[in-house]
Amino acid sequence: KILITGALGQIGTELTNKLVEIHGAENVVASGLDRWDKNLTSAGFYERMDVTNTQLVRQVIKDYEITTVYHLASLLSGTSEKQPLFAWKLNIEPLLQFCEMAKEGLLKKIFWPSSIAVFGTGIPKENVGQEVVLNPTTVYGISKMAGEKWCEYYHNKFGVDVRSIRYPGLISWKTPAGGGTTDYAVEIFYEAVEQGKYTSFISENTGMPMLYMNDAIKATLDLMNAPKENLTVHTAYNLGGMSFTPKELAEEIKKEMPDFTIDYQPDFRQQIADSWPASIDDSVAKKDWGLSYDYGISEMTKDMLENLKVKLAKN
Ligand code: VAH
Repeated sequence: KILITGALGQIGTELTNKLVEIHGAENVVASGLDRWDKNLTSAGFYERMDVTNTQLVRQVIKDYEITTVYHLASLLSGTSEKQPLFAWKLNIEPLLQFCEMAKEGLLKKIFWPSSIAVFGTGIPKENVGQEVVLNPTTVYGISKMAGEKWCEYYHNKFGVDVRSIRYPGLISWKTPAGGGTTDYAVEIFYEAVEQGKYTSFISENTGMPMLYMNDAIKATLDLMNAPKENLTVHTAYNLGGMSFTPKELAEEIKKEMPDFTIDYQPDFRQQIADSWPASIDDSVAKKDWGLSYDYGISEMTKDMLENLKVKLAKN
């Protein structure tokens, strides 16, 4: 069976749905901190689980005979700055435990999300390559860089099959994002539909790599299904998606909603965004496991607005 941690989060909910579609609900165990209720997840099983409780995690792995783990539970960049020590504990310790379980032969395969937050200052901001010096300046970026090095260590030393992607900012409408710096690109759509205007906490010309959730889920499964021998990266694969600024995104929304207006009040997350690349070179992922995209900024904008108009009308 498959276990997803952080299954109620922005990626987790949609990844769970996809895995249920492919493998059947009876083969998918979702887990999260929230109390279970019937419309929480499409998975066949739900375990209320604190991933830092190793004994409990090992018990779940045993009870359900889990062989593959998608370990998504994490604090994002904004939240991590506010709780550095807890962020480090949550973002690193469970990953190590899953790698240990794989080393012991309890697990066959692990997916773990890294982020473009591993890059920092001191490198060119455009078209950042797979093998550049990582110099993260945020708690989140430090934890993701350390996590990548642990993945590489367990792969090289013990042959653990742990795979990872440096996600850009992810945009989706099904589940709100929580505590990220790129969340402006999610909030802007909710506010456009509900208020017709948005105050961005990221300044207008700050370009960041972004990706529509449908493409992020596809890339995740393409990597996990790739033959192990094709993979040349054992830290985490660059994934660039599409780069745009808040101004460019606002222009795209105006094409669908001409009266939409935006203004800018950068907050502490502007400094985080300033330490990240504006665009990424993901040619290695394209070569190793056929990374491809279906959604550009206009397809994404149309899909987001269409779905949010329906979703928010129900509230
Ligand atoms: C964040 N959405 O903003 C996440 C992501 C690249 C950004 O890691 O923290």
